[in-house]
Amino acid sequence: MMKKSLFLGALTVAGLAAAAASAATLDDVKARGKLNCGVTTGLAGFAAPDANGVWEGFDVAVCRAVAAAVLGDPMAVEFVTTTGQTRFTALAAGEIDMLARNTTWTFSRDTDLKFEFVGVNYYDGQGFMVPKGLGVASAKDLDGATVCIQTGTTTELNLADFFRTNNISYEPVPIETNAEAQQQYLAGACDVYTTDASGLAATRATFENPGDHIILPEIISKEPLGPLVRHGDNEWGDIARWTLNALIAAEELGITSANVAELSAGPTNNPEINRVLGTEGELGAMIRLDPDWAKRAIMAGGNYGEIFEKNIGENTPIGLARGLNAQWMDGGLLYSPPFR
Ligand SMILES: N[C@@H](CCC(=O)N[C@@H](CS)C(=O)NCC(=O)O)C(=O)O
Repeated sequence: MMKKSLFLGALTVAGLAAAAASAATLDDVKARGKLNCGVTTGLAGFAAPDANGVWEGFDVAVCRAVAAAVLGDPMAVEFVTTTGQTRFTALAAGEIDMLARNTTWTFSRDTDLKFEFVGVNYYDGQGFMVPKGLGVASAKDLDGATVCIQTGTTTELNLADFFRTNNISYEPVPIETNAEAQQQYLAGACDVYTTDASGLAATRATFENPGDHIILPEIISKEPLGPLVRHGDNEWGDIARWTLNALIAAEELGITSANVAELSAGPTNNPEINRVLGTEGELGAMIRLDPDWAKRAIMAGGNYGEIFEKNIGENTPIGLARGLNAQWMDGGLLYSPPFR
């Protein structure tokens, strides 16, 4: 008897441990009524609180779309700020349900840190910014420069690779956040600031005199930035992945924040639009959501193109062109798998 209950006890503990490791994040989020979404400490256009303290931006929009899909409310998000150093422990420890923070999809983050990148929301690469007055035209002219660099990032590693390959040297000035980098760089504590090119554009846009600084022509790495979740909860990963895909597919299919209500009023003559919007098929049920999940995600901030234009596009101070982030039929890399 004793033996039996001990045995059962051990099983229960093992069962609990397994449940924690592959916890049903969807159920946790529903029970909590809020999505805990990890973001940066602040990067204009990508994730930053507005004048009223409401978070907005290109990465924030992914969190809001997932909250809309899962909870029916794009505002049901608790934004948890993370630095380059703290983001992965926050996700691994369950402090956040997902991370949407200009984070590069790499081999070791996937396999060794055991995360699941659910897609790419911005194809980027690492660049360099210098004051115009420095008179430098190429990153190869940076021998001996002091470089502001965020710790815990791919940026750090690429920088070392680039200088080594070109047989030149640099002195790193390690910093923790983008705000600190900006402050140090403007104070002249470093000659150069290096990070993802999108981050450079976002940072420069907030300068008093952006024109006094140039972004050098070299892009020294591939930085596919995307949202990620923990390994081991495929159901939750699927929800995050297909919410991002719904935003991308919506742009391809011409579903916008302006017409989504009308297009979802009843089946249209485009079956894929109908499947995305839940007026045909059972896609929502396959990810344990209701038929309107993608409609709500699109209503949260528009399709991928609308989110891009509003937050970081050419008509914003950040001024980024679509480039690689154009749809595949426009010569870019954005390509949602089929909704079927
Ligand atoms: N993509 C790189 C770099 C990410 C990164 O930390 N970028 C900086 C500069 S764009 C940032 O987001 N800073 C915001 C913050 O300090 O919270 C990585 O995943 O390691």
